[in-house]
Amino acid sequence: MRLRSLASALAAGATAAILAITAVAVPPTAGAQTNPFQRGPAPTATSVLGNGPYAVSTANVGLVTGFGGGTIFYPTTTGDGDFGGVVIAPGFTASSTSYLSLARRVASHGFVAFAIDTTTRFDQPDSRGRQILAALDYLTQRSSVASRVDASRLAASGHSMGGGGTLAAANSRSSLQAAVALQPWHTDKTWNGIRVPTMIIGAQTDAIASVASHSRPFYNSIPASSEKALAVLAGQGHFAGTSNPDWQGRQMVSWLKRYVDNDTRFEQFICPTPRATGAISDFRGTCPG
Ligand code: 9J3
Ligand code: ZN
Repeated sequence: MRLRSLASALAAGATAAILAITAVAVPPTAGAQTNPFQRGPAPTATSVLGNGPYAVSTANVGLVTGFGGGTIFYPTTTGDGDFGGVVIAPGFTASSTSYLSLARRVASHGFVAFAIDTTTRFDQPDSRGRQILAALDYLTQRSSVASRVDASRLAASGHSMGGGGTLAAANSRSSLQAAVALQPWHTDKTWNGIRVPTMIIGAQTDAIASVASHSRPFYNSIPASSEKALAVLAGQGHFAGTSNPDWQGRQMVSWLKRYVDNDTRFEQFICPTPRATGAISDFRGTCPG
């Protein structure tokens, strides 16, 4: 298109034509922004099965209101901007100490990961959900690493009753970017209010929060219009959440990367189904997009 044509298009007031000309005139790369939330190098099939590239520091949180304190894991570097944040809530009678390896792993991939304690070890799932949200608020507003966390890119996670709490937190705070429920347990099987991209990680031989009675009904109740996935860890039992198996970390980190960081480099680990590998006995989900 020559300028003379542009001039006549302008004269004719052909807005659509002008927009088309502008699009053609701009080189494709000049308009394509690098994802500002992307952190770390491109993943590989092996890098997602272990700890990530970031050195990690910790901060202990003692007496607070709204939840029971815990340990924050965060990338040590201040040279990579801020990071998305995720709170990990424990299961019934458990404490944050059972989730430190998992939190460290998530942080090492470029997140601020907060393994929390609950107010009492007997708190029920909905209470754990409220405590996850209180801990996210603490993390972004009052913690010693508040400036390192992007308050607009937060996720909920937790194990067992903490996984039930994760569903409750996602259901009540739709501004969360992602949720990852690990072998979740909850008496409520209807989560049709969830709009937050939610991954449920079940464990094949779990007899406490069985896939058939918990993870699968939870998954099925989330509307298909919400991003969701169900991954079942082959041969794992209820305490996968505390033992930090590689494939649980792989799926959790990939989900957080995809939805908290908008990092499509990790889509390959979510979709197409990883079931064929043998480490995942069942997988279903809406593909990202
Ligand atoms: O690890 C858990 O949170 C177990 C959930 C459970 O067994 O609840 C039974 C009351
Ligand atoms: Zn989609």
